[in-house]
Amino acid sequence: MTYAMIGTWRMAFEGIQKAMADLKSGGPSTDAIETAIKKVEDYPFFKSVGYGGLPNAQGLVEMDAAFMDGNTFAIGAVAGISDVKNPIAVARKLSDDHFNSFLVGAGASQYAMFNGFESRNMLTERAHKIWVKRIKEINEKRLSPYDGHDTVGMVSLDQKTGMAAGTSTSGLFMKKPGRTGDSALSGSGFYVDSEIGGATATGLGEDLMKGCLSYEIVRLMGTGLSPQVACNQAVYPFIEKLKSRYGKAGEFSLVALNKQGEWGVATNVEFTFVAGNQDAAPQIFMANPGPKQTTVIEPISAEWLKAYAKRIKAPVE
Ligand code: SD4
Repeated sequence: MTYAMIGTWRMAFEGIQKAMADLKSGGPSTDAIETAIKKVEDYPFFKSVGYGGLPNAQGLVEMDAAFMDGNTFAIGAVAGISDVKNPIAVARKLSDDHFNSFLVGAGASQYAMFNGFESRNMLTERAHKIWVKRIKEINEKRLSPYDGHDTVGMVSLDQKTGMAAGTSTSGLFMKKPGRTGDSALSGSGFYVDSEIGGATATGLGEDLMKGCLSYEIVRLMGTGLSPQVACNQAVYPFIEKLKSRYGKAGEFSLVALNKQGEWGVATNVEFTFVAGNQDAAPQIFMANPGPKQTTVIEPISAEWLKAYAKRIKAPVE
């Protein structure tokens, strides 16, 4: 029986490994998303998701997350939530409601508290140190504050052909209080329809939202295109359009999975992702933009993984 999962960035690996074992034994795609994303949220060394996520310009960790069930189209989302251990779990719970299923700011945090979700101060000492250091660098070197931001986004397929999608992020580093990006927004940060497939995004939310690219990829897969061709056709022409009409385009990386368990990727920067299905254990890949609006994908090298492991735990001077 077919089952599969795909997720953005190397950080998705351990969560996808865990969730794919559940999919293998017949678990639903919805649980797989929550299990896998929680694992990313709980790991303190990932600087852009959950515990250990970097704070906003005022030093507060504000997180965005969303959950979508591709069987029913039910969506739950939170934006600017704080002091909650697992925003993805809150988003999933909200997807049970027909009304009030997308909550922001204090309302989202209060909802989590009143509904018994575990609260936690999400600012680690390490994230705080990085924040202080970054402010100093920005002031001294007159750098753009908006660097280094990675969302985890995932799409899953279970043996009963159910599909689900989810995202979780602490958003753009040094964002203004109240700023939200694409990750909690249906059609931009994620979209899934179990009869076709799903897609999810990471990159500069302000620009990703201009193209509603997760929806566009799913729509194109629905016309019969493979996930890879759908990703190429949705993402690269839009980046060109944005450059010519808006004058610039930020970072874009999108991944997609169809109901057959096939996957695709498009990106305008070096981008790692994780994918696996019933025939292939989850694996980390590296994607880069290729010639003529294509994507070059290769297995990650052992050297890259070694350097990454060192980098994420390196002491903050
Ligand atoms: C946002 N898309 O808040 C997120 C951040 C991100 O890679 O994914 N960065 O705009």
